[in-house]
Amino acid sequence: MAENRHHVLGLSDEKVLEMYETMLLARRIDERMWLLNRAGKIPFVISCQGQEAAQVGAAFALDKEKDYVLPYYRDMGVVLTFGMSPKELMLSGFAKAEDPNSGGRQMPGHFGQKRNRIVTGSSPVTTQVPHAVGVALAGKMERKDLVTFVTFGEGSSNQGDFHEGANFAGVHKLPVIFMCENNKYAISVPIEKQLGCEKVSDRAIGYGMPGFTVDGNDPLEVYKVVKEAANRGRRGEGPSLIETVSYRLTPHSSDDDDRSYRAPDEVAKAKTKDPIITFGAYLKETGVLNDELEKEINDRVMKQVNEATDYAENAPYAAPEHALKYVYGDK
Ligand SMILES: Cc1ncc(C[n+]2csc(CCOP(=O)(O)OP(=O)(O)O)c2C)c(N)n1
Ligand SMILES: [Mg+2]
Repeated sequence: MAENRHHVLGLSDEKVLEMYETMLLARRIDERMWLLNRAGKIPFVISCQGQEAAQVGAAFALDKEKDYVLPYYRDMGVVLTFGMSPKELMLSGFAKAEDPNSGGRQMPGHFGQKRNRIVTGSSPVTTQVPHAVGVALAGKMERKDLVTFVTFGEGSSNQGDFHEGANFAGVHKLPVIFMCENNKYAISVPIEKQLGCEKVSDRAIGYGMPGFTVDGNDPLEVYKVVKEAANRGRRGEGPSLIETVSYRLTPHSSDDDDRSYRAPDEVAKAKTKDPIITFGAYLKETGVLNDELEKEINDRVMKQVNEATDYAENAPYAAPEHALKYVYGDK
C-alpha cells in the first residue's frame, strides 16, 4: 500500500487531525461572526473562509517558539495556530477592552499579540511586508535562529511595499517567507485585471529568490513548501515567495455585496473545493478520521465558539478615556 501523503511529510495522524481541527475552528468562529454581524451585535467581519488550509498548513510548518508571523486580516488560521484563542478573537469582534490585539480600538483582523510572536499590522494593505523584512534583518544582525512569515493578498502583491520588501530581502538574503494568499479577487477586481504576469510567483526571479505556486486548498502541499522555505531561511539561503491559490468563499467583508461583480455559479463551483470538505475527505480516505471522531471534533469546536461568544458579549468595553491612551505622550 502506498504511504499516506502526510506520513511522507513526517506528519503523524495526530498532527493532521490537529490541523483539521484548527481549520474547522477558524471556519466556525468566522461563521459565528457573520451571524453576530447580521444580528447587529458586532460591527464588521473580514473572513478567512476558503483560505484556512493555506493558513493552517503554513503555520504548522513554522516554529512557534522562534519564528515571527506578520499576518494579514484574513489569517485567523495563522493566529489560532500561533496561540491566539477563540475567546481573544471574539473579544476583538465585539471590540471589548480585553481584546489582546488592540483593546477593542482596531477593526477585527488587525492581529497583534506579543506573547505569541504575532506582529501587529496596520490598515494600509502590504505595510506588513517591509516590517517582516525588518524583523528578519534584525534577527540576522543579532544572529538569531528565526524566520519571519508574512502574508498578503494577490491584489496587495501589486503594492510598492511588496516589491521594495522582496528586493531588500533578496539582496541581503534575509530569512523571510513571503506568502501570497491568492483568492482570485481584490474586493471586486478579478485576478485577470490585477497582474501583468501569469502568476504572483513569477515575480520571485526578479528579486533573486525561488517562487512556488501551490494549491491553497491543500494544507499538506502548503505545509511542505513552507517547511522547505523555512529550512532554506534558517540555513542562510535567503527568502522565498510562495503563492497559495484558493478562492474567497464569502464577500470581501460584511460591508460588501459580491453579487454585483461575480456570478453565484462561480462561488458554488468553488465551494466544491472547500478545503474543510476536501481535507476532511482525505482524512477519511486514509482512515485517520471517521464519522464519530468528526462529530467529536465538531462538538469540541462548537463548545469553544459558544463559550467565546458568551464571554466576549458579556465582557466590558474600555473606559471612554482609554481612547486617549497611546495617542499622545503621557508627560
Ligand atoms: C494601501 C491600501 N489601499 C487600499 C485599501 C483598501 N483595501 C482593503 S482590502 C483591499 C483588497 C485587497 O485585495 P487582496 O490583496 O487580494 O486581499 P484579499 O482581500 O483578496 O484577501 C483593498 C483595496 C487599503 N486597505 N490599503
Ligand atoms: Mg485577493
